[in-house]
Amino acid sequence: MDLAVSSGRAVEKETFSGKLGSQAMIDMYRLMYMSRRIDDREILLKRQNKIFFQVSGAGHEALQVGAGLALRPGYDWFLPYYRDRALCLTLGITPLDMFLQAVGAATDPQSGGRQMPCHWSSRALHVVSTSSSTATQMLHAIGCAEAGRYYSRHPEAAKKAKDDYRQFHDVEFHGDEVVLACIGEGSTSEGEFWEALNTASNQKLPVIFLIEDNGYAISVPVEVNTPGGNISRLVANFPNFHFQEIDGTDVEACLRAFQAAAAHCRAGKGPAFVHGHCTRPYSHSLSDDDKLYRSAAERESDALRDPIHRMQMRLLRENILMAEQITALEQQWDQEVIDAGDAALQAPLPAIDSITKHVYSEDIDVTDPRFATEEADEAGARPGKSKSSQGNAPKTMADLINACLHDEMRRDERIILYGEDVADASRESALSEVKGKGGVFKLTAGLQTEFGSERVFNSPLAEANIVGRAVGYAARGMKPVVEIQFFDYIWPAMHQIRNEMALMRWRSNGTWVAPAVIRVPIGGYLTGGAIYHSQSGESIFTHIPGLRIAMPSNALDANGLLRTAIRCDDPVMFFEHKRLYRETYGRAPYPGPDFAIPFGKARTVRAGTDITLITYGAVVPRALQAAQLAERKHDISVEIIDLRTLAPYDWEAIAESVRKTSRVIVAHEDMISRGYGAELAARIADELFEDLDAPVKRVAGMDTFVAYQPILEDVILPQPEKILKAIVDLKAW
Ligand SMILES: Cc1ncc(C[n+]2csc(CCOP(=O)(O)OP(=O)(O)O)c2C)c(N)n1
Ligand SMILES: [Mg+2]
Repeated sequence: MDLAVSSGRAVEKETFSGKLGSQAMIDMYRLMYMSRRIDDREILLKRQNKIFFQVSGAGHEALQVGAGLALRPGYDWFLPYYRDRALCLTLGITPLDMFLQAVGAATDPQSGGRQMPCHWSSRALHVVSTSSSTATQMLHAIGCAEAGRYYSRHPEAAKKAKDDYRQFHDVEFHGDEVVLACIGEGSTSEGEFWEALNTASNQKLPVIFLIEDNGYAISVPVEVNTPGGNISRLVANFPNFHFQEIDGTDVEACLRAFQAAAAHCRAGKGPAFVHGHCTRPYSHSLSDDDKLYRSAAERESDALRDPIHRMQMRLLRENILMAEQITALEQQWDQEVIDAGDAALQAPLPAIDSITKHVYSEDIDVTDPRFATEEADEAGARPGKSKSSQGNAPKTMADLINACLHDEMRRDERIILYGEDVADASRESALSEVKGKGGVFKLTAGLQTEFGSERVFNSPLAEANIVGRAVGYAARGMKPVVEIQFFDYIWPAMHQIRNEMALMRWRSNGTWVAPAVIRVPIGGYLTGGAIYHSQSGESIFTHIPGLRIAMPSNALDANGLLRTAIRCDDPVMFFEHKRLYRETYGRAPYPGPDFAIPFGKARTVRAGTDITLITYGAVVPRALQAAQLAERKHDISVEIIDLRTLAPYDWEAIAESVRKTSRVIVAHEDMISRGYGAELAARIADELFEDLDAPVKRVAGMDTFVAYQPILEDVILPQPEKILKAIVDLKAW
């Protein structure tokens, strides 16, 4: 027999044509064995302190090789988790790639030394960057599948276009592509798993859910996570699914299951659910010891089902290989693994000055003057210079946000918009007789009617679902512009925002990106909004590297900044103060479909010489009132700077003004302690100390939540009188 080892993918031709041949069996064994031996080598290197973490795929090899061989790398899409070494090896991530990540090399193609080993990524193979968070990837898989379907139905959208993010995204799609989403049985307790099932089922998406059931989540056995101990039983009533529960240690059974699952998905019948029972012989990770919580008998019975051992036995039993031949092959493969590990240990380490690379887009800078159409278009557009005499009446912030969304969706077919209640009517048949909802604040009114239900639709009532899907969409070059209905309810999405969306570019060393726009109505001053409809909290988000954050105070800024948010290539949190949506303050005529404002460029709302007042959002009109009173009653000249964007923010504008006035107040609505103003005050004290004649003062909300009763709300949030008092006190200092 010829013992030459073909590439793993060579097995594909044979497996699709019925009975597995000998070479196919050997190839499968090779992938399984190599995966195990890479684990073993990493464990050794960890013990020698040459790598810094180890998590193995041991016991899962048959399941993963079966999945990998049934699907097509670079054609289908893959959302693996940390256990998926054998899957990734089968898809084409090499042993060297794996060791390069383990040693944290500069040349680690998956993360450039930023992620732990087994955090997979390959653009060529369509392996989307993996995080350590359990279950987040399930929603990315949904977005990926939706994007593929969208491109198939709207191929025009895949074309590159200059002047925005699209020029940097190569879009690939296939009408019959499948998305594989892998997860451990313990992690099926996460809400995101169920949120993913929900959308996959509802939309009949071609997603294969692979549940790798090794019976434990670290030390927690399956029956603690899963009522009844079997996830297949729990999900059995989800419509449109193809279900299969298999022995995940039998590679042929696994291969057949995934072939059937893929056929179901490719035929457009809906998603598939493959639940494989496998083993976990090496504890959870090298930081865990399962002898602390598993009985000896249990560990022994697991060992009897070891997939590597089973496969060896089969090769012998079916006379595919003799014992000596197996030994010879294994020695050869061992050497390959050792060589790959040795090569990785020689690889260059990342340069210190590369640390901040890929936090944000290197291609499109949101502060770029290309977004500064403001000056050109502004003449007459600011309040007080209304173009209304020319038939362009001042519009509210709500109007101009809606107008920007209409304009941008007309311009760019890759934009899709979804969220809770954002559609005009999910039941399209009603649209001929109803006006339509278009958002609880009506900001998205008319968009579904103009652009159709494939581009504008209601999401389930699940915030992680909204953002997690957006990460998947954006990874494939789409531009999701999603809405979180109220800032107060953004928290279920926080995990996706902080650990996924914001991190995607950095953790994959620039290979993957997630430039979605999240519009969020925020803030109080509502008279009755109470705790759960009045929260601020922008500093929680400005503390996250990778995010861009806007918080406009008027209609024109909202329009221009939203356009920049959509056309740039970074994830953007777009905080819209709901009190300002329909204010008289800050209305402006429609500035046209290309009006944009760069981020990081403050606006001087009012020039002054005595005090600099830095603010943003709904405090801007309140600060203006205070400044006018200060001028009239106390002869104090206050310069007001509206930051407009909080990340990045305009330090030059702040410094220039403070150098002129030598006195500064930072005012914002959010709680004073550890708020956004604390950062500005600290930096001003640090870098402009010589220019100051008085301490930096802050005026902000009380350290509490916003109460329902208006007399309480009035005290809790900063009012013009409080700002005026700070102005007068500071001038006297
Ligand atoms: C959201 C989140 N919570 C907790 C952890 C810590 N953690 C990592 S793996 C793991 C257990 C996962 O078990 P399971 O899903 O069964 O996968 P397995 O490791 O057994 O393959 C836990 C709790 C995490 N990484 N992410
Ligand atoms: Mg498990």
